Amino acid sequence: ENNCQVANFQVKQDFDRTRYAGVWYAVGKKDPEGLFLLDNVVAEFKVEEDGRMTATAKGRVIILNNWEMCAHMFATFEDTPDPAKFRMKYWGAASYLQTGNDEHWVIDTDYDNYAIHYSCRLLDSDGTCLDSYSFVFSRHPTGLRAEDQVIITQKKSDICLLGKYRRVAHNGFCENSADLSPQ
Ligand code: AZE
Repeated sequence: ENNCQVANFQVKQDFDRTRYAGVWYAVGKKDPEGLFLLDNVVAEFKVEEDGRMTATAKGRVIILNNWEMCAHMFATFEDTPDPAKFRMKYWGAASYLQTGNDEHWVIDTDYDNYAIHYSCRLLDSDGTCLDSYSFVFSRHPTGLRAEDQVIITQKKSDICLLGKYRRVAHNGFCENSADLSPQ
């Protein structure tokens, strides 16, 4: 039992960014406070020639007064002493999209089927998280295999977010928007 202390959350051991690279479809998400990616979320991770990890992501968002669009986002990752924990700097292809600097922790992945990510934006004084988001990723837009769902349910519980996720729909909303590098 980790008492929901973020510092005690276990991340993927011996995380291998090369095996993690490629396209991941978000199939589940736990939202943070404020604006966030709604659905049709697809991320593509890369390892650059200098070894650094980068990513692009797309997803449907609604900004300002009900303006629905496909957000095209970019990210660079700063390494930390733990190979599965990164700082992610991100920005949008368009200036009115969100920019930020979030934690990016790979809680678990088998590289070939599933991954679960976690980001705490605001730590409470007691060491628990006040504002977090998390994605469950699959290599397939159709979802996870039953055997992977069992693992993911356990991991959601380990990071104190069991019952807080929604399914992420994929209905092609972002497939015909400009610059589709992830797909
Ligand atoms: C993530 C992993 C791959 C790279 C990026 C990710 C997160 C992106 C956002 C985007 C928010 C955009 C908004 C626009 C109005 C975790 C999927 C960049 C959080 C809210």
